[in-house]
Amino acid sequence: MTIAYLGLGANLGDARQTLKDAVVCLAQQHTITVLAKSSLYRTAPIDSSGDDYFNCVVKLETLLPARALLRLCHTIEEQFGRERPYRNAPRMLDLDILLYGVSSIDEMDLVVPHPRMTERAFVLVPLLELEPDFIVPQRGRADQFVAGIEDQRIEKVATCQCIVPNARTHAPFASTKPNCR
Ligand code: A4P
Ligand code: MG
Repeated sequence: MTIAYLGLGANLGDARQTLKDAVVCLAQQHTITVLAKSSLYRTAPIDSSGDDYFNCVVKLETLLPARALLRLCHTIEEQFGRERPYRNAPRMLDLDILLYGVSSIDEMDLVVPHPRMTERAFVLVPLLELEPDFIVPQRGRADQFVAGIEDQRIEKVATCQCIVPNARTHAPFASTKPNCR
């Protein structure tokens, strides 16, 4: 079993609903167990155009090799109507493999850790929400990159009233206030 992290993004159609549906779609795969999902975030397009994006990060456990996980990501993107007219084009759904265990992969169609993950608020902020002490293989602590992304607009989207455990302390209900995911 390998722990992997996927970055999900969308800015065409009902992007917010698409991300929720995509997480359900991932959870329905027999080859994947979704372990955690970050909040949804509304984010300004970075090196891209169009409407604001919705982004989140999913932590999963899988028996799939990295390349098979990439194929699955592409299949799910297609099911949600993904088209690729040009690089960084607005999209119905993007699924990127951010991390695959501690693997370092550098092939033409698969680079892991994702090469731009530490430069993007839409990845770093949800990842740090899930894993405040995360170490990116070969790059070190994820939180050291936060200073470099502070000018990128990102806001957490309140979607429900769940109370979640405090990720850093693992205390079961560290907050008594509703913590919207
Ligand atoms: N590929 C290589 N490595 C990976 C990987 N780790 N995970 C290849 C997924 N795919 C990987 O991907 C292009 C090629 O990258 C594929 O053939 C795949 O085999 P794509 O999904 O067709 O296109 P993409 O996602 O536009 O490319 P890329 O390079 O991942 O783009 P970025 O850098 O992730 O930027 N702004 C906001 N606010 N939110 C966003 O989600 N996304 C982008 C995409 C730009 N700006 C954004 C957002
Ligand atoms: Mg992609």
